Amino acid sequence: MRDHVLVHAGKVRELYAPLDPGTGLPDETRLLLVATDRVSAYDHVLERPVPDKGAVLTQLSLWWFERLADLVPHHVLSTEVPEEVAGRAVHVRRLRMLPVECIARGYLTGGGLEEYRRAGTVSGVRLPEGLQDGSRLPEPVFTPTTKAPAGEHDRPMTFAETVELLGPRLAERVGDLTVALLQRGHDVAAERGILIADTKVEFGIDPGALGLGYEDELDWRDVDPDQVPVVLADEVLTPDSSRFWRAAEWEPGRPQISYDKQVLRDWLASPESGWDRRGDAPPPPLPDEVVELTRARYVEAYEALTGQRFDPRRIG
Ligand code: PZK
Repeated sequence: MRDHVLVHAGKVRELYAPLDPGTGLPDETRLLLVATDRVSAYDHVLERPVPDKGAVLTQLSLWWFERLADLVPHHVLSTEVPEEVAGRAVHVRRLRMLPVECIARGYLTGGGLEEYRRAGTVSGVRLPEGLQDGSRLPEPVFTPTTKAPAGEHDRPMTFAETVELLGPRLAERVGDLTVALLQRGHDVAAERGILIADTKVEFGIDPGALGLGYEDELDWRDVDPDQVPVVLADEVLTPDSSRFWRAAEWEPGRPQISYDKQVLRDWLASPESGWDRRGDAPPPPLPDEVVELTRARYVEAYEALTGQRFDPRRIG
């Protein structure tokens, strides 16, 4: 892309360093965060993109960042981006990222449900008996995970392990913030017919605020969260970072219907696809109608939450 160099390509998103127009050198203080139209399912990136998915998720994140700004500052600097990624990219402040994936769960499912069935706890927190897949938790629980190397799965961390990495004050601050973001997001979304069961957020700190550069050694236990702002980074409260359920379809006691991906998962799992998800073969390309229905689900979530018409050409 014009005036940028790729620094990292994820499964569905990309990160670029802007080049300084004066020197032609990478601008060390900023990054361009690009959401593609790629979609993943059953641990594969599917061959067919979902048109406008990157723009929907970028614009939904921007909408949330504004509505969460009284809880936590965010990393977005500008939506002025190269034409080819217009609407699906933002320039952000380059931060030192905390080495923890911050997750909060308000409902029991997925990895939380597995731990509950085994041990009666979620991330070490004792829960009442009799909860089922999809049950609402008495209060949201912070369930951090490690950042695994590319290709590996993140692993659950205890709060004690989080404290070992971050120190007690920073660990408590990011846990409290993660829960507060889920609570705010859930309550706003629930009024609009969508439940947000859980969410993953990432935080960072501006190294300038620590008197450090980007490459300097950093012991997170030395960071005092009352002296330096903890900044919300990455994407926030999107269907890629969170589980969205339709409130009207919520029924504890069975796996819930995924707001965004149910149509494509059902097709991939059906005999019609001819695919064995336990085998080695990649998934077959989705039929046009499955791509179109999936696009419609993303747009529907955006429009239901924001109350705005989705316009793929709109900037910011
Ligand atoms: C950062 N990621 C994950 C996101 C990818 C990978 N503001 C920031 N400063 C420094 N680093 C990051 C961020 C943010 N956000 C985010 N990895 C590093 C990621 C998107 C695409 F390929």
